[in-house]
Amino acid sequence: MHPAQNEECSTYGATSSTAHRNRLIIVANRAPVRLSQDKWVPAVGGLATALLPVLEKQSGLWVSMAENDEAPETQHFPEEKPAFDILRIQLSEQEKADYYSGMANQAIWPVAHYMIQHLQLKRSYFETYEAINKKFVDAVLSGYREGDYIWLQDYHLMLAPQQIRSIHPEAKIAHFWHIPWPAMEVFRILPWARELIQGLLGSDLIGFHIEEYVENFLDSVRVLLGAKIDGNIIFWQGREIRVEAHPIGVDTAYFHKVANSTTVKRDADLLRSQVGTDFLVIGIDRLDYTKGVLSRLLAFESFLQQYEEYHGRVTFYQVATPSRTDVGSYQQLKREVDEAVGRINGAYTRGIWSPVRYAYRTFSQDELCSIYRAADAALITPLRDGMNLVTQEFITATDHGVLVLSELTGAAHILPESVLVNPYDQEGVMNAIKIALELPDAEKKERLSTLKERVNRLDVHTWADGFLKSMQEG
Ligand code: ADQ
Repeated sequence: MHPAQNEECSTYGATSSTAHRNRLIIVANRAPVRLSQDKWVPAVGGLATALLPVLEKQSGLWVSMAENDEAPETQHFPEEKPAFDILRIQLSEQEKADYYSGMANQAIWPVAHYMIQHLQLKRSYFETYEAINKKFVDAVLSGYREGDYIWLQDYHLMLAPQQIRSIHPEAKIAHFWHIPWPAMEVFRILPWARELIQGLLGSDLIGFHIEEYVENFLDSVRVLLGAKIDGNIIFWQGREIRVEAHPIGVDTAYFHKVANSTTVKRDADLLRSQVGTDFLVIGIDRLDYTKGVLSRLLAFESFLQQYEEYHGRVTFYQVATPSRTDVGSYQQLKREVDEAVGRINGAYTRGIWSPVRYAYRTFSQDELCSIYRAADAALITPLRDGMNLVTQEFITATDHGVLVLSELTGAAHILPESVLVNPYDQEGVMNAIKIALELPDAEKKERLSTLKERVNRLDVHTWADGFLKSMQEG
């Protein structure tokens, strides 16, 4: 059963407070459903949680890339009471390598995160990216009806808005960018910077998580395209394009419910007793060089070096889900993380205490919630992150934890009551671990209660409603 399902709600549980009358076409790299015991079910978390109820209500399409051969090209969903269609685009291995692993993940991704040491450029990446964006567009147009709203997601689909616009000048198109938009001087490192921005400007509305990314984007448009800008409106080729900040949230009702279930509470207690130390500090990330896992481990190593009184009293549990394992820099990162964990445990393990516990696999959300609940502190220290949803999941699930948060994340703009750190400053992160462990109970409580209020206000359904409302009012 889907997490938020109850009798009062739609098939997927959560309701959307705004009435969205027109049909909706979502275009995202990933499909919103997964196969579970021979049945297609909604993918839990993130976009799918927020947008499936809306699609169910308004009907329309979800266009995505086919991730494996099992997935049908066209699927009516939900099976028992079809409300909309999912269309999947089949890509060859070479197309996937150039469009997805190449252009999206080795060109745009590192530039957006200010990590150009990971940048790989090939002309074939851009050419394939353009062609695959066109394939997405063809799929969209195969089901498009005048009046439909088209909402594209993220950095995989920068060219598609303009490709649609050139065929349907009247189309209502919006795009949401989930990662940081870097400073103009960094974005322009991409040889196709102008074409990519022009592609996005096919939209009527472009969304980012925070104002800082909006400002960076407007600056890029102004300098690289010479477009006129007034406030948050871009004047381009006789059209007006609005650029807005819409910070994304998590499904707070769902995480709250899971984290307070009897099994999760029991598993959290069990984890605490297995760990056996006074303090448990956690890190939970996709294993991505932007997430700062390696520098975090080095900061924890410095902490152990500096504060002997904590030996035997604190465990750092890093959970990393495998990601982009076909890309060289991710394979290299895995080796470095494995090595750091081995080195730290080799040097500091005494008796039954090993300072670092490390899991490299995907966990269920119940498992993640029990780790969130068990933790005294979460170290979320990405070197850059568009938002970072782990922060919000942790705040929703914990009843006593302290959040140590990188100031280079979108989340830091939303959650200022965390212990903020510069993730590049190893000594600063080391000190922050100590501050988190020694924070007086009253202060912990006060910070946590404000953070919970902030996270509740964000919420992924509120985000989807707010963005769709802006799209329709524009
Ligand atoms: P991501 O880079 O994927 O998302 P994030 O927002 O932190 O980053 O979301 C990660 C998700 O993966 C969380 O829901 C978390 O629970 C889950 N996860 C992490 N480790 C896991 C594990 N071991 N097993 C199972 N699940 C795990 C991109 C941007 C972000 C932005 C989001 C949404 O990079 O900055 O917040 O999109 O816009």
